[in-house]
Amino acid sequence: MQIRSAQFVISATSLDGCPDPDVPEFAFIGRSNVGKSSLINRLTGQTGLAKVSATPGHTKTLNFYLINKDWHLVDLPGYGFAQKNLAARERFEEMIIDYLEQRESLIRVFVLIDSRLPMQKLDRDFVQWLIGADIDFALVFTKVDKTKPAVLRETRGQFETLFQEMGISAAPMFESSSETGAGKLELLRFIGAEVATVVADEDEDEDPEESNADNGADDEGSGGAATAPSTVVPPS
Ligand SMILES: Nc1nc2c(ncn2[C@@H]2O[C@H](COP(=O)(O)OP(=O)(O)OP(=O)(O)O)[C@@H](O)[C@H]2O)c(=O)[nH]1
Ligand SMILES: [Mg+2]
Repeated sequence: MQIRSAQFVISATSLDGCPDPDVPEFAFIGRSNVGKSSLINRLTGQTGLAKVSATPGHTKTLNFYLINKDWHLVDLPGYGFAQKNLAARERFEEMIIDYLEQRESLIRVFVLIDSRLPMQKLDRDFVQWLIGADIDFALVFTKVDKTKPAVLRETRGQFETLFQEMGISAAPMFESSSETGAGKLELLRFIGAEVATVVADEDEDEDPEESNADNGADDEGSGGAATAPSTVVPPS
C-alpha cells in the first residue's frame, strides 16, 4: 500500500473527544521514547507530522491522522512515563485504557518495543494485559539501526516464549528503523491487508449479493491486499 495523503485530524484527551469511529483504525503504543512518533512520520513520509522529541513523555494526547482519506493512524502517549502527579498519571492511564478497550473502530494495536533491550517488565505487563483484554496487537521492534542482530533475536525469543506460556499463537512481529526506513514496506503491506479485509467484510454485511460480483477493487493495485495478515509477517 502506498500512502498518498496523511492529515492530522485531532488530538483527544478522552474517548469522547475521539473522531467518529467510521474508518478502520491502527494505534501505535509503547514505552516513552521508543519511537512511535518517528515511525508514524517515516510511514507517512511526512517528517513533521507527529512531534518527535528526545525527552520521554512528549506525546500526551491521542493524536489522530487520516491516511489516504481511508483509515486512521493513532499516535498514543508512551506508557511508563513517570508523571510526578499521581492523579495526572491515573487520568492519563484511564484515557489510554478506555481507548484501547472501547474504541470500536480499532483494528489493531502496534506495540513498539525497543529492539536494543531485553524484554522489559513494563512491555511484558502491557502485552499480557492486551492478551487478557483480547485486543489484537502486533509487536514492532524499533531502532534496529542501533541493534545487534543477536540481541534482537534474543528479545524476539523472549516474547515468543511469553506467547507460548500464555497459550496464544505468536503475534505478528515487525522490525523497523525510522532512520533507515527498514520495515516500512512490511508494515504498510500488513495494514493495507487488514484495511482491505475490513472493507470487504463491511461490503458483505451491507449487500451480500453485490459484494460477490465486485471482486475487490484494490485501487492501489497492490496485488491481493486481502491476503491473510499472517502471511505477510517477515521471517524472524
Ligand atoms: N537511531 C534511531 N533513533 C530513533 C528511531 N526512532 C526514533 N528515534 C529517536 O528516539 C527519540 C524518541 O523518538 P519519538 O518518536 O519521539 O518517540 P515516542 O515513542 O513518540 O516518544 P514519546 O512521545 O515521548 O512517548 C528521538 O530522539 C528519535 O530521534 C530509530 O529508528 N532509530
Ligand atoms: Mg511521541
